[in-house]
Amino acid sequence: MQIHQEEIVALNKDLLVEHKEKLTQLSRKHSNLEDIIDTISNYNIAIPSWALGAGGTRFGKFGFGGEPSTLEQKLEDISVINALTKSANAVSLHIPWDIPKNTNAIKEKATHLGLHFDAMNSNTFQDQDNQEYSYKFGSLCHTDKNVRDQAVAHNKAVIDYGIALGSKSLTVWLADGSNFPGQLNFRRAFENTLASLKEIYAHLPADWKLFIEYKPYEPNFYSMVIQDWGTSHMLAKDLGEQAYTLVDLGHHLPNTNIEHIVATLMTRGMLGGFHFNDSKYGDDDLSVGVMKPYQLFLIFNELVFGMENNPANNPIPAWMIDASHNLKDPLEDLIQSIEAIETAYAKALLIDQKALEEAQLKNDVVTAQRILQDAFNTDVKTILAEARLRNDGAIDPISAYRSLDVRNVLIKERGMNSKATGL
Ligand code: LRH
Ligand code: MN
Ligand code: MN
Repeated sequence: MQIHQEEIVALNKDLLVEHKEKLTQLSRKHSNLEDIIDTISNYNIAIPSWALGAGGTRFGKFGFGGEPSTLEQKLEDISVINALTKSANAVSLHIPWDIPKNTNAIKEKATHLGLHFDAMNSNTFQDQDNQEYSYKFGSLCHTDKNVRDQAVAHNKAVIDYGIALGSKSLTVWLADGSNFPGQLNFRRAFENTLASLKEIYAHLPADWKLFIEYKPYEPNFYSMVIQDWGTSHMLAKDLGEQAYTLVDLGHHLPNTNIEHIVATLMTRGMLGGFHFNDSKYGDDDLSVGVMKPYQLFLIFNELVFGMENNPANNPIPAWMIDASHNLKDPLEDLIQSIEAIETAYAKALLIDQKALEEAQLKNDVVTAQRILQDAFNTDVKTILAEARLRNDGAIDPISAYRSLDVRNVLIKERGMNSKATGL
């Protein structure tokens, strides 16, 4: 399945007049509208290769048909999302869920579809069939050096796949930890993890980055070796300049002030990557922006400020959606997530930074709040639509997806029972 340009142009036609009218109205109100449209139209978010099939919980998984059963098909699905949104030109691979059998052919296919490979993800949280040692009691932190060596070798192999595919970064997320007090010596586990990470780091090409993802609980429920941004930051600092912290929105205890963490990491140039999702309780992996859109906006406020005021040279973070699709068609769900991310970003770009600074310097709390909320309450749908339009994307991607009947075309192509690898 591939969407052709003419199909999108035809679907846009009916919406064009109304859209342009709204744009004219908006440009009267906002003098920096062109800059915002430009920023959004250049913004892209990586799609993880494991998010294109049905997700689920340990209690069940419900398929919806037409799932991509090969990496090639996964790339095709991402290119459908990208054709409509023009904001998803990269894929993030999880190894071994998506091992490219022929890296050259996969790279060529991706290039042909206008895609490239963003961060690679290693997996030492599950045992694979042909594996010698088990990760039941951890991987990089394990008490047995054989297990640690095996996990290090896996991460090096993932880097090698990434080199062949043109990726420039590795994300390490560890499930390592303990379920019961007394099970694990915290300090020994930390030192083992650091020593293992040092070996992986030594294998990184000079132009690569290493992202260390943290998570307070799950699958271990008493302790996680890399439980929070402080631990991730300590490890990254000990490794060297190519190592950074990665923030996954779902990896925080309830009510954590994530925007504050983002600001603090950027002050030191240490925010390397970002996993978007939303949650009500824990690592729910719901579509972005469904629960806490204001929080996402406040996070983007810090990201915008951090990217514009950047003495510590924080790199542009590697953006990725990390959600699970249990009820909705994953392609529609990913499109909705992209729209939610760009909505928060556009609203943050609308914040009058100068006025906000003045209010802050005067301790005028009321005005500061009004500045933020004026931006948050602005309808930015037209900005997003115009950004897509300028890249030949769809004015209304979800409607276009449905008009083109994409899911049924995929079901016809791949059948009702095809299964995607992943969570
Ligand atoms: C862990 C996580 C991590 C994994 C992905 C599948 O909860 O967020 O990023 O790689 O989920
Ligand atoms: Mn994640
Ligand atoms: Mn997660």
